[in-house]
Amino acid sequence: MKIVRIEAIPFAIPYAKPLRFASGEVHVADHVLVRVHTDDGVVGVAEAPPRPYTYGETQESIVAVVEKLFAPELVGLTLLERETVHARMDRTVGNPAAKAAVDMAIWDAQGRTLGLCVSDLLGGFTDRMRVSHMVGFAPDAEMVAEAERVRDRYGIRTFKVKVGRRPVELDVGACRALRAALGPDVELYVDGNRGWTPSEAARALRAMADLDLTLSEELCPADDVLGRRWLTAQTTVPTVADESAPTPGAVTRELLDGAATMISIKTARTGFSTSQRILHQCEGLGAEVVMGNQIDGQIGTACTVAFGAAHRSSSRRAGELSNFLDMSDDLLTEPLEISGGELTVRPGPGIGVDVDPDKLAHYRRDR
Ligand code: MUC
Ligand code: MG
Repeated sequence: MKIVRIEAIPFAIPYAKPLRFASGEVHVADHVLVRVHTDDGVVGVAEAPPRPYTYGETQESIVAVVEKLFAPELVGLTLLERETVHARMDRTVGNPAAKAAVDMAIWDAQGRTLGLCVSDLLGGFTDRMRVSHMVGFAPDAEMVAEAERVRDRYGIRTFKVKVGRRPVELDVGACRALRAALGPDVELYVDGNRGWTPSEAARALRAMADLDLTLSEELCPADDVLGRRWLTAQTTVPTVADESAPTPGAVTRELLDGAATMISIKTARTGFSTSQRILHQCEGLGAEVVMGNQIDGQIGTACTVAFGAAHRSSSRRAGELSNFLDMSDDLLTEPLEISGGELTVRPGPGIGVDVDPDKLAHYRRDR
């Protein structure tokens, strides 16, 4: 169970359909595959998606921090020494996606070593989650067509609509078009990726009051401290903290400040270990959670569903598990499949995925 080597392999897979949102856009999945090797010949895997507009990490910075700072500190520890793994990684500030991938690759290796599914090790509550699909910026008719396609093909009935454009009427119009086309029975919620001021956000929420939105996520920046509190206090739509709550401390601040009423948990930024702390913290504080997506590929999505399904409170809502559908290809031998609006946990061992060596050879950027 001793860690003997940690690899960070950059790869790039184009998107068939780019995703556009208020803080950026994604055309290529330029992610990093992290592999943790043990002295028993076990290899645990996970995926780190760089999101420079959210956390400041790039593909190059993730490779450098894993190989140059983390690997030398972690080689020699066993898979069970997770607290020490985190204590050593936390000597370096920031770098959430890099730390999360190392954490999840260690959990995967542990599951493989034991012959057990990570989702069962984490909590084993259920084996599936309902799926929520993100609809990015496009002309209204294209956003509607995409939602209808995803509903008809995969049975998905929950949609997170990207908002945060100016003027706010652009997004109000898009949400109105989606509600009109999809009818009253689908769930719609919005994510602003910090695009609006608090007053713009308040105006937009008022203008959409009849659309039965279930959540509003990160409409304005975390530094709009009083503005976020003011907004959250006046809306009946629960407000979700996403990129403003990437650590347990930030989660506490957001909730106790009244800046948000719910928390988005993303395994891509807090791995399994810290995500579990945040989940339990939210349960203790009485705050609901939603399983978010950092525009993950299939490995990252397998991690999200493994975690989300493992616990009662994280499996309640539809999880954001469908961004991989927009990629032109992926690294797995057996692709994930969404059907009937649900994604099931891979039975394992570990997170239950295997990387196809030919695909990795084709998409890796370091050779
Ligand atoms: C989301 O929920 O915000 C966009 C940027 C990022 O870090 O995650 C995505 C989706
Ligand atoms: Mg978000």
